[in-house]
Order: sequence, then C-alpha cells, then structure tokens
Amino acid sequence: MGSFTGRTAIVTGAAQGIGAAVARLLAARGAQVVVADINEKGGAELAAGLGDPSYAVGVDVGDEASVAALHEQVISRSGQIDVLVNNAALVPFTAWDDIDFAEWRRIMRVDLDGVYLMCRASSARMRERGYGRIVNLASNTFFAGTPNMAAYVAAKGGVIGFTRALATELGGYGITVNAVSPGLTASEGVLGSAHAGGFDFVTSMQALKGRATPDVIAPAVVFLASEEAGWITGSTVNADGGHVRH
Ligand code: NAD
Ligand code: 4PL
Repeated sequence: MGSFTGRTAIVTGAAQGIGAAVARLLAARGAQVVVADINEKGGAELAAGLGDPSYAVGVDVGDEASVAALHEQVISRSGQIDVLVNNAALVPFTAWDDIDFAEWRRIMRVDLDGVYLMCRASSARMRERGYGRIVNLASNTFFAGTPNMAAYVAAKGGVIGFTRALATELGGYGITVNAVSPGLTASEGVLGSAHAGGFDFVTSMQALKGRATPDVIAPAVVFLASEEAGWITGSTVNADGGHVRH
C-alpha cells in the first residue's frame, strides 16, 4: 500500500480503537495525520505518540461549525487534505423498544450526519487539487441486521448508500470514496460496553478464528486510502473474518 509521504490525512475518532490503529499505520507509512476527536486529551496523547508532523484537533463531527473550524485549522497548518477517514461513531447497545426519538437522533447525528458534514467540507478542498481518498467506516451489522442497535444499523446503511452516491459525484475530480465494514472488533469502546459479551457468538460465526483487533482492520482502510487504490470507488470492503461473507 505504498507511501503516504507528503500526504495529509484526517482521521476522525482516532483517539482510540480502530481510528487509532488507522492513524498509527498511516503515520508509519509517512502520512501527516490529523487526529480529529471529540476527546481532545486522548487525541492529543495519540498524536504525540505519532510524532512530527502529525497533530490533534478537537472536533464534534456532528456539529457543522465544529467541522468548519477543524477544516480551517487543517488548511492553515497543512495547506491540503489528501485523505479523509470517517471513523468516529457512537456504538450503542440498547433494545429497539427502549430507544426514543431523541436517542435515535443522537446516533444519527454522529454516525450519519457526521460523515456527510466531514465529506462535504473535506471534498471541497480535495476538488481544488483534483485528488482525494475518502474512506468511511461502515459495519457488517448492516448486512447482518444485528440486534440492539437499530439506529446504528440504519446509519451504517446510510453510510454505505452515501459512499456509493458520493463516489458518483466526486469521481470526475480524482476523488475516490469507499467504505470498510468491520465485524465485532476489540476496540476500547466495545471492550467497555455490553458488546464485549458478543464475542463468543460472533467468533463462532466467523470463517476465520479469533477476535478481531483494531490492527487487523486498519490495513483495509489504509489500502483504500492509498494512491494505488485509485481504480476502486463506491466499494464496501467487508473486514470481518468471514462473519457475514459479503
Ligand atoms: P470507539 O468507541 O473505541 O472509538 C470511537 C472514537 O470516536 C472515540 O475516540 C470517540 O471519542 C470518538 N467520537 C465519538 N463521537 C465523536 C464525535 N461526535 N466527534 C468526534 N469524535 C467522536 O470506536 P471503535 O469501536 O474503534 O469504532 C470505530 C469505527 O468502526 C466506528 O465507525 C464504528 O461504527 C466502526 N465499527 C466498529 C466495530 C467494532 O466492533 N469495534 C465494528 C464495526 C464497525
Ligand atoms: C457483529 O459494528 O459489527 C457488535 C458493535 N457486533 O458495533 C459493530 C457486530 C457490534 C458488529 C458491531
């Protein structure tokens, strides 16, 4: 997956979990990574570990003004955006009957609206230079219809649909838009939630043995973010050890 030297990559939700693994792999390949997380302290610590020239910027991807402020900072500091990885998300575990409209909207605001807002702002800069790689984190729950996360499953279906539509809209500008759909993965978020109880079932469904960690998801994301992936767009790559066999 080649070199990212001279490339600037924004990774949302990169303070921990899959986003942190993506940030580390991109930085190891030479990218300047912008760690864009609502957890400013965690993001700053992660960016410090990546070293120069990577840095952290606090952002709430569900807030239009916050996304605009992030982009102003990145343009003034880096001058360009080559790669956008939309990884930030809320990963709820609540029975369908127990969520109200406010909770539905809370999830949609980050998991779907956030992807739209970030794509809109970053792609405007990518278009000016005729180059861009956008990778959105979906989830295999869209293919499985997984219980206890209906709003999340709907949002991830929206992410896959938006990925396809945006690939059409942006192809003429040298910008590719793809998605990666992981299965259950041992991130900090999952390990600290009721999802941790799902590993026995999920691993029994997988073709491959063992629990996914963020490090086994990151290479799929980084490949789609690379220059070499330039003939792939509108695609969703399932990275789930063969759970749903999509
Ligand atoms: P995680 O919960 O461990 O980390 C998510 C990060 O996003 C955190 O650092 C958090 O601070 C940040 N974040 C949350 N809301 C934000 C906001 N409004 N603005 C900016 N940052 C925000 O998550 P994870 O398990 O590593 O998941 C990462 C991505 O992968 C998500 O899109 C998730 O839906 C997807 N995914 C995860 C799994 C899994 O099992 N872990 C499976 C399939 C897909
Ligand atoms: C199979 O994306 O893909 C639980 C929690 N189980 O977030 C996910 C599976 C979860 C998943 C996911």
